[in-house]
Amino acid sequence: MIEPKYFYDLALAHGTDFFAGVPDSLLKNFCAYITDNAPSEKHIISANEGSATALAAGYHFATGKTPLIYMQNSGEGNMINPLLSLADPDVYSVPMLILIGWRGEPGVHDEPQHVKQGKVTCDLLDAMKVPYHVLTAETADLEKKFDEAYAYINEKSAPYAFVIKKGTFADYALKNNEAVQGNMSREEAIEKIMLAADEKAIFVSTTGMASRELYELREKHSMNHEKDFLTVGSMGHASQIALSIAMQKQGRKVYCIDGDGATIMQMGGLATIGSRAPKNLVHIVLNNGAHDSVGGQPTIARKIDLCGIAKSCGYEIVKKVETIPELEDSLSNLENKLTFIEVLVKKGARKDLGRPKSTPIENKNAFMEFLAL
Ligand SMILES: Cc1ncc(C[n+]2csc(CCOP(=O)(O)OP(=O)(O)O)c2C)c(N)n1
Repeated sequence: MIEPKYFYDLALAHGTDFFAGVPDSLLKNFCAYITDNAPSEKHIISANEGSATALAAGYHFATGKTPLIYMQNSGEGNMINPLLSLADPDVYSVPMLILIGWRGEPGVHDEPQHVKQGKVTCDLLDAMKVPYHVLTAETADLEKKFDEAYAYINEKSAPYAFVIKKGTFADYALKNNEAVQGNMSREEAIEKIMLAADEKAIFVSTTGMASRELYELREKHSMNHEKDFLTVGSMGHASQIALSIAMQKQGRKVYCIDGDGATIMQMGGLATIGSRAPKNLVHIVLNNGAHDSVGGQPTIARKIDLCGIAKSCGYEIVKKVETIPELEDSLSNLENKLTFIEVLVKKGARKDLGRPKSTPIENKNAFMEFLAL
């Protein structure tokens, strides 16, 4: 296995001292190492992977140095536009090293949302003409791989990628793991929201543990799953799915259960929601100030005014709640107006949290039948 420190030191030795990206579970030990060890002005956990690519470009323009960006392969799509229209040698020719965590690698069992992305991870790099090397726990000559990568990067002034297989990095526990204050867990908040909703209410939940918790809570309360659309991939897009449903199903309440990292990843969606202002949509952001589902790296969500953003985007009712009674009170007094509720929750999840047992297609079919009622 590769020690995160060794990898980080090799990057430094090759002149790379700036890091930007979105955390990933496969890269979590390396992400944690950067979070703890890179000076804060040299590390930005970006809103999305496209932003990371642009931050890297800006750093290169300002310093002449080669930055590093990191992401889960789910983020390749977010990176594609700035990679091809900004960093590509046919445009501004920006050198950078790209680290991509390979979820859904063919032959390795993974969740359904990772399967297709896993199959095309390297094909996408081929199509973009970004050369890459696959790193594994067995990679012995990492220094040589770095030399080869930087020989290309420096000669062509262009991006080069390392595709990282599961289990490549040795353990590293995040030290800079600030406790995020909260009176309730994300799961407790979801339970209250789920139980407060009426029979015909529709749920759209975000990527990561929130959807897994909603699934398990339905089981715990012997409820079926047809009310829930689990946005298992497509991080940041749950709110737009919910908006579109709310506009078509005006007689029914639609609850979007969102995460703070996901909300920030596609924050423009709030403006679209506000401009349409469906009265039946309740957009709830469970703010734990972290990318909890992939290792707990911090987001900036506890440092910005999410409610202020929602208000200025046109949400009619905007509330921030910190305690279970406050949450219950908001849920039992919902008005027929576009509502935004920011719920401050703790980081962390149950160790024995399971995963949905039905397939995405089964989930969608049952959900569409429920919407048609
Ligand atoms: C485009 C994209 N980038 C990265 C990921 C990996 N990922 C899955 S869940 C998650 C964190 C989500 O954070 P947040 O929305 O705050 O919810 P939390 O996990 O804290 O409940 C990340 C980064 C992804 N699925 N898709």
